[in-house]
Amino acid sequence: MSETKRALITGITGQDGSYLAELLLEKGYEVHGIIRRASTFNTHRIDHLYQDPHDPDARLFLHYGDLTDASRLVTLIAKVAPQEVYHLAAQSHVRVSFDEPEYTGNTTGVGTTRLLEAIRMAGIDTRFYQASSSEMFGATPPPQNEDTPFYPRSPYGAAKVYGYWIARNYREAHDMYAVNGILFNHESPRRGETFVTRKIARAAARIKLGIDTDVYLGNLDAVRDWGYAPEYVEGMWRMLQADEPTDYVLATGTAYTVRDFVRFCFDHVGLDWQEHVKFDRTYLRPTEVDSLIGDATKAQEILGWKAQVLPPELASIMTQAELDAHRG
Ligand code: NAP
Ligand code: G4F
Repeated sequence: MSETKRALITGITGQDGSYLAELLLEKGYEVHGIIRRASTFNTHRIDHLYQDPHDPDARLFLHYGDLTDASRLVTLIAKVAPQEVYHLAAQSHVRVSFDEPEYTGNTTGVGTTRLLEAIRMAGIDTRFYQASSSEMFGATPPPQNEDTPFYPRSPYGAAKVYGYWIARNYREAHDMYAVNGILFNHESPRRGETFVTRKIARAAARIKLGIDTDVYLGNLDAVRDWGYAPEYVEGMWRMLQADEPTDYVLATGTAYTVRDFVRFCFDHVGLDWQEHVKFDRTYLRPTEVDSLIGDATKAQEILGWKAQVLPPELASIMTQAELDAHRG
């Protein structure tokens, strides 16, 4: 009988972490997740996966830790000794990164080095996934693939470029199996409420149900390549099962504006979006990323990965989930 594989997920309480934990548990892994202590509950996305850690059959274990706390990461990596590490934790909000550039650099950027260094110090044979981002391409025009030059347009994008290169450096300098998944925007009903797709889907449902009347948004002209998060975590897993470590783009290859996504969500509830969407400059960024459209040919050829859910269907899934949740 083969030994149970152990994986560690940073950011397990986030959108991707929760779907990845489900996937790895389904695949028979023992899953360890790092969570932050907060004054309010922050585990709602994984509460349905809870297992009593004292149960001899338990396969999900949660540990307190933080990307800014190097000694804790060293202790945890040595204790868990995971065969696979999925590094998803980050201050992941682009707009917020302009308000908190140093904190974003510390967590999203240097936090990656702390984790890689903890693995190197433990001397364990671990495969490492770095959650890189299409935000790294920033101002470089689409289509963007693994060879496209980076030109980040935010402190978040700059921190992710650092994370990308430090992961590559550990691969080259220390012969570590480290890969960058350069993921384009991916969404779901578990998306954070202040990201634009979830904000729009939630607003369309609440307006339909008479709870709200309007929603305030910023730039409607930005073009994004939006996919479905559960498919993207499958891609992450496939990257760590490949023979050789290399970097991959995951994207749908489709291009829609924020305005298009608004229309899809409001169409789903049978409302005219122009009667409910208002402009608020608060949501503009000092520097915007105008257009992200990914080319995931490499992932399709090597990993057999291809996005199935495209933005019009994604908008329906998310808006319907909001209607269902609000109706109870
Ligand atoms: P998310 O929902 O914002 O989740 C972020 C996770 O990181 C949460 O679990 C959060 O914990 C944790 N975290 C934040 N700061 C931390 C710290 N200092 N120490 C420990 N944990 C910390 O993000 P996501 O959408 O799942 O994205 C996952 C990763 O992929 C992120 O690195 C993101 O930057 C990257 N990415 C996302 C996309 C996308 O479209 N979703 C695309 C490309 C790359 P709390 O729950 O306690 O806040
Ligand atoms: O949903 P967003 O905040 O996502 P953004 O900035 O593209 O970043 C997300 O995707 C990245 C991958 O490319 C990830 F790395 C990152 O962690 C995050 O998950 O904004 C999308 C677009 C932007 O152009 C923004 O200016 O929507 C525009 N927008 C217009 N009104 C808005 C709003 N964005 C937000 N969050 N809120 C608004 O009211």
